[in-house]
Amino acid sequence: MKTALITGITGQDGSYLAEFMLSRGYRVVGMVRRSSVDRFERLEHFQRQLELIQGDLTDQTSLDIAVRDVRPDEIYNLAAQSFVPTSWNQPGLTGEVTGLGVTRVLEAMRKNRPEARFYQASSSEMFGKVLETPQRETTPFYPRSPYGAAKVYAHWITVNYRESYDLFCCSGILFNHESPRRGFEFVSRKVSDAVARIKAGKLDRLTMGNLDAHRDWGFAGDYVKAMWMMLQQDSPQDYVVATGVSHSVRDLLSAAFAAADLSWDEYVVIDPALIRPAEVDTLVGDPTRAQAELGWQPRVSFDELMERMVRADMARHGVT
Ligand code: NAP
Ligand code: F7E
Repeated sequence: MKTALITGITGQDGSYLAEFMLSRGYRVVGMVRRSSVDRFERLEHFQRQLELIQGDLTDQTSLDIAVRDVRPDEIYNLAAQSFVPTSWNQPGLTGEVTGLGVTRVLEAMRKNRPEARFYQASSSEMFGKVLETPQRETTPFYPRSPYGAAKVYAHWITVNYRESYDLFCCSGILFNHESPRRGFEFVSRKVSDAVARIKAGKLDRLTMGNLDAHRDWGFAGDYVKAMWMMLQQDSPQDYVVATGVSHSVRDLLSAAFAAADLSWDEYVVIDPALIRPAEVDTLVGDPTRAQAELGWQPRVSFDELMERMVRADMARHGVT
């Protein structure tokens, strides 16, 4: 039985990846940071099948102990401060966790378990003010936030450990991916939850930021499979994971409200405070390498994704 160590297991992707790894027969160990409350909502329905250990990406000793004791065959580094607006208010913390934290995990692996395979959660935010469309593995980076800058550092340190120490390290450059388990501050979930609350009579107005931004949105459940596929290859590589289709935030509003037979323009107001200091205007990925080399394909369309999210939130709020 192979062992997978997942950092960030309590997050959206961590929960889907853990379920997927269990379905492949892995022993799954998740690293969680110490908190005064348990925050395992996304894991509750299968938590008994997991081993959870404490650790933090800001603390080298905890990572050394985790890798030494767990002896993983595969390490999936999903932990990060992942919300872009927070990265302007907490740029130091974002750099520590999302950037330097990756070096700490790589060091823990190099010293304690060099034969393991390593996955780094790189991001389309690294392309930022895009220098090529669609964005592929060779597109130069131009990050537009402290988060994006931290991810660029994390990406290159992963490449560097592969080249310096001959470690099996891969980066998945994943474009936005969503699900009913998405955090409430991200735009897709903010909207699906608002639609459900409007239907339930608990909300009459939704404040939004830039409706003109475009993103390449896919389903998180499809994307975690690509992470695993990368670590099953003969040699380590970096891969773009995306649908190849871009939609505006306005399209997202339209799809989500339509799923509940509502018109978004009757409820949405713009709040200038939600406009970012620097925006990533348009992202669209080219997943050709992932499709050709991994055999990966996205299965859930944009409209289906938004409909699933709205339905799940309506069920949560007790409306049909
Ligand atoms: P998420 O829901 O925000 O989850 C982040 C995880 O990181 C949580 O489990 C969080 O733990 C953990 N974490 C935060 N700070 C930590 C620290 N100092 N030490 C240990 N753990 C820490 O993010 P996600 O959407 O699942 O994304 C997973 C990864 O993919 C992230 O690295 C993200 O930046 C990257 N990514 C995401 C997308 C996307 O569209 N979702 C696209 C590209 C890349 P708590 O539960 O304790 O907060
Ligand atoms: O914003 C616009 C906002 O916060 C998407 C993270 O997982 O994906 C995510 O980063 C777009 C932006 O995601 C609101 O300005 C308008 O253009 O859902 P988001 P993100 O910033 O693209 C990447 C790939 C990651 O790696 C990140 O970790 O939507 N937008 N109005 C809004 N966004 C939010 N959050 N809230 C609004 O009211």
